[in-house]
Amino acid sequence: MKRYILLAIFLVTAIFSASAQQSYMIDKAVAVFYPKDFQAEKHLPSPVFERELSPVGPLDPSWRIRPEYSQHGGRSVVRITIGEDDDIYGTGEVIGDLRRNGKEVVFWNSDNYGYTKNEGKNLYQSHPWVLGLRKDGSAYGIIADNTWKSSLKSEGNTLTFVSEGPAFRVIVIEGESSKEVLKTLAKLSGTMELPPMWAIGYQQCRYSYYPDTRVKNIVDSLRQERFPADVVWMDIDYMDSFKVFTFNPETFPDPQGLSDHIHARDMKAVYMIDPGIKVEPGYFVYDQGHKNDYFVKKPDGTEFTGSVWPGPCNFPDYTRHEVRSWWSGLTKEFMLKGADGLWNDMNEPSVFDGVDGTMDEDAMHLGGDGYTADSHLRYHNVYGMNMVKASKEGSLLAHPDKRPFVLSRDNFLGGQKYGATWTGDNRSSWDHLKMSIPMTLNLGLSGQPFNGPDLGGFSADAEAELLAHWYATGVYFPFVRNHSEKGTVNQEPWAFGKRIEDICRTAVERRYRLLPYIYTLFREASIDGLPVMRPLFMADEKDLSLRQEQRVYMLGDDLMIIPRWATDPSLPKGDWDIIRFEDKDDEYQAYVALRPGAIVPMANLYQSTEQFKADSLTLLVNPAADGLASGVMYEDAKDGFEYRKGQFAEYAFTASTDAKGVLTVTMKQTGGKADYGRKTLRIAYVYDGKIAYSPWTKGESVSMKTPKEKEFSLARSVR
Ligand code: NBV
Repeated sequence: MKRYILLAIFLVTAIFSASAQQSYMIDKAVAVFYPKDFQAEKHLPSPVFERELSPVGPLDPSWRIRPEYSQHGGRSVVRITIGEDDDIYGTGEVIGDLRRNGKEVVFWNSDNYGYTKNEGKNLYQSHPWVLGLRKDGSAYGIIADNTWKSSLKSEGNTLTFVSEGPAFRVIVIEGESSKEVLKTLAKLSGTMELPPMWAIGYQQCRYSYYPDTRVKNIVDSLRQERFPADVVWMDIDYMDSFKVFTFNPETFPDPQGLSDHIHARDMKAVYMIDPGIKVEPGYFVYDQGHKNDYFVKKPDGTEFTGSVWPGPCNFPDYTRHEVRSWWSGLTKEFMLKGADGLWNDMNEPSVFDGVDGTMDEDAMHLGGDGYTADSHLRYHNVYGMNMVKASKEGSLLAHPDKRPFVLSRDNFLGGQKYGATWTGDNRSSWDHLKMSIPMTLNLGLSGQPFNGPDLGGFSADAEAELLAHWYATGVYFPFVRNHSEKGTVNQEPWAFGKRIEDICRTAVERRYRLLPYIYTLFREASIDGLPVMRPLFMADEKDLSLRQEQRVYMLGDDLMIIPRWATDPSLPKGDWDIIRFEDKDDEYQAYVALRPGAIVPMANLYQSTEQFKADSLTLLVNPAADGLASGVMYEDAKDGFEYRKGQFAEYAFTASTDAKGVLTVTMKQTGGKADYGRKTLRIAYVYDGKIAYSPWTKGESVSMKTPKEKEFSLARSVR
């Protein structure tokens, strides 16, 4: 493997030592542009791509998006002219509007408490990537294949990337729609692996639940309150003096016992692991890292030391294969003590006393596997990505037959291959609730489908109304975890009394009932890379009125989520119908509208995914004008890798309505070798903001007489 990488670098170096700018097609709709004097050893292998890009022919002469290279003040500049009317999106984890025209992003991963530093231009991760959408619905994607500290500015019809590193290559994807471009991005950069089903359930966190009796108490409360939940999280206080891979002997004396308690209640335990290693001779992780010379160095060859939670720390050099293997081994041993998943925090890396809150730009990383030794300026943005990669491997070593779940604060374009993410230290405030929608959407439009904010807000005190609206709005996000900061008021769903708890529970129960649909979306995202949570413009890419809507969003293609606080939103054309989940409207729950022509499967309500079964399905149906509807569903063992050997089932639902108004839905297995037996089905006919149910029927098809003609107007009922 290593030999091939070196050979590839050699070839690319040889080709580009000629000084002319070069461009090639690497696929029929993908072009790569190299600057003259491209220094392959300063950029390759690219951490973004699954494999090195190989040319398949010369650049298509009609190619529209073409970068222009220049140098200014020792910086490498790429200017790209786009269409005057194009709308741009993506650019990763960003605050502010969904549409990125006229905005600036800094690609320098930063711990950004409250998103206030540097006007929020840079957050925890970098995605040097732009998704462009033309007026006619055709789309393009631009990758600046560059890990060095850099920025992107959009002004008028110009995009400008400026990098502190050497000139970099640019990859441009063309497609008939934004979805097509995102699928191509996923083919090149890889997809999220299918997570265990528990990772898409509801999760409860706080900085920090400790001692272990409090953790048990939280888990017990969730069950007593009949609040569906899957995961409880352990923040840094479980550790002994914040030393990673240790447990505090007084407050967490029996991690396995704690894990047994959690598992007995059908929940999982996720533990935080940070990169900073306390400098303390005698601490086994420090001793091993120091003895083997695994830490990042200063230019003078001594270890880089900076302060984090435990005090002065050294930092593993994750660019090195042997360091990642060491980390995976430590992770394995740790997980075997009772952790089901991992939470990598502070991995930008965040260094309290460091310049700009991180490691020195001239700190040295040794590389390997084709990566040359180079400065932190080059490797900073992939520090966390390499850490997550090692954590994921460690999880697989501990549990070879379980799907890893690693949540990382820091990552880079292409990092969806290794872990999920959350959007760091937001605030318990209305503006942060609102901005979490475009932020999550743009991460999804940058290749990372599995992400979400701290539900309820991390810093500052949550308030009753805010928390209720946050649940009602946020339970349809890909990642759903309530988390709050030390020193803030309690934020568990029951913290503000029964009325608020009931609203939160209703919202979470909706998510659990929709699990067959949501899990299917995760499965699809693991194959084609499309986001689970989608911008509204994807409902109709030619409808220009949807391009800036950032309060209403889509869960897959079939469900539209309209928060109750979104006044007068832009809505797609067509007979979308609001699903009436509950008998009584609490006036907080988002309107969830079903696409005309869609069938969405819902399960019965379970308290955790461990208990979840897809044997009785309620099929939400909104027939299109021709009386037809269709949908799909994926089912497997919820964890493990047997699905890779065909142990799964894919189903297709089809519905038609006859002349007498009788609607029949049929369910057929269309893929997979697993046989989960016959399902019990009922139709939930969605019309005029109401639902009419058929009787439960065991078998492949179910029918009902539809109640009446539809007279529904979505815009009217949302108002
Ligand atoms: O580990 C403590 C927190 C954590 O709860 C949060 O989610 C991270 O984003 N961590 C940051 C450290 C500093 C918090 C002020």
